[in-house]
Amino acid sequence: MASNRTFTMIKPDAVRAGNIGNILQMINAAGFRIVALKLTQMSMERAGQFYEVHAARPFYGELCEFMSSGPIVAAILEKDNAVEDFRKLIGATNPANAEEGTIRKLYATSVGENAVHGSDSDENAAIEGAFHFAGVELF
Ligand code: DAT
Ligand code: MG
Repeated sequence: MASNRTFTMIKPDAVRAGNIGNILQMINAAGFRIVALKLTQMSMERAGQFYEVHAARPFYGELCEFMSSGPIVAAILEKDNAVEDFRKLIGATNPANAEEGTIRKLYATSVGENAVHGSDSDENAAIEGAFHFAGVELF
């Protein structure tokens, strides 16, 4: 069944580069409704928990350092088929492989600093949304 909600983060590189507005504009233009939104920062420990699934990967330490290096924008987004459609909007993990017009093609600088996160399944969208937001923060 197609999902209605996904979870995203505008990562520290894109926040530092001043691209919050540009990326939110693309998200809105693609038809996603913002259900929850905040500027926040993860500690190294919280980043480690968020990316626990990647703990065995060689880039895990670097990933957690980067994701805790500055503020992020966390958001829950709603749209028919949200998870799959948002992954299409952000493009491939490595911006060198991302299609023209995708957020990562436009704003990511490397495979590690790739501007945005997008959930990869309905189950993870729910887990990741709950990691960052309390029920009263959803609208
Ligand atoms: P995605 O963010 O497209 O879902 P992923 O879940 O495979 O990609 O990896 C999570 C993040 O980890 C990714 O956004 C950036 C980082 N990462 C992935 N592969 C990497 C690599 N080969 N070198 C450095 N960082 C990497
Ligand atoms: Mg992923």
